[in-house]
Amino acid sequence: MQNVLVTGAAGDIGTRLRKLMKGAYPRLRWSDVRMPADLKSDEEFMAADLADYGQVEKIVAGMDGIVHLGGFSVEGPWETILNANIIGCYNLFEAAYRAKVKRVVFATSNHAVGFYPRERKIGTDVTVRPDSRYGVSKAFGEALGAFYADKHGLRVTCIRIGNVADAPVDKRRLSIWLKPEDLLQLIRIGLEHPDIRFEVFYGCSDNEASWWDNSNARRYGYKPEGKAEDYRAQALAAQAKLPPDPVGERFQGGPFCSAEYDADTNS
Ligand code: 15L
Repeated sequence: MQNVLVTGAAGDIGTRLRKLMKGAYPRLRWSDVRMPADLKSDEEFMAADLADYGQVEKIVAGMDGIVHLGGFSVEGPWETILNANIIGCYNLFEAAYRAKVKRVVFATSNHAVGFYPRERKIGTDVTVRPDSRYGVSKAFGEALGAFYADKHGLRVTCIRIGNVADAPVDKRRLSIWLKPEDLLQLIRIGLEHPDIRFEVFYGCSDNEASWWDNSNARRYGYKPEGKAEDYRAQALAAQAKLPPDPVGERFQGGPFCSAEYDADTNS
């Protein structure tokens, strides 16, 4: 793997990865709609609006692998999700295929399966249960990835990211925390492992309270080093300061589930 494009360079995860991925591949090209404020002079950057196919064509040209973090990363109005995550994701996969890119690692989200109850441990083979328009767009991206892999031979890895942070910040995040270095491990498996065709991994560290069976990632050699339990006391102290959220607390997606929720009164 020589030439790697990473979209979403200005976002929180992109900003972390710009530091962590330094020197990982001979050439790294970073992209976002806007230039990251802290861009270094030795970093290659190309601005692009993912909703514009012509601009996406330019950023994927000459690349062997893509890490697609770009798009809108929380719940938003339909127009925003449609442009950034539905059209944007289609443009990315289509342009990658046309440009003969070999691999795509797609940053999907726990919110593609957010409506599974917390008591249930789920693997990567369950039906999607999105908890938001955002979650629906991530499920769409996973489906697109499978389609380009099965129909066109693109090698695709979808990472259902929990929450990337220095430490888990509340009770829910004790189950879904992903240490940034562990994310890099998963990305590298997606970009480099010879057996990858189409895979879905959970983006979580070695969390005792996990709701996810991540044996698929471990099968490819994933050995997470982060352990959310090490931060239990501080996460619970932060949780105690949050307002109660009875609906959010039932489901894995938390506040993404309770926002706009009226299923109990409507059915
Ligand atoms: C996500 O998908 C978001 O991008 C991130 O901002 C967090 O909200 C995360 O999920 C989470 O569930 O904690």
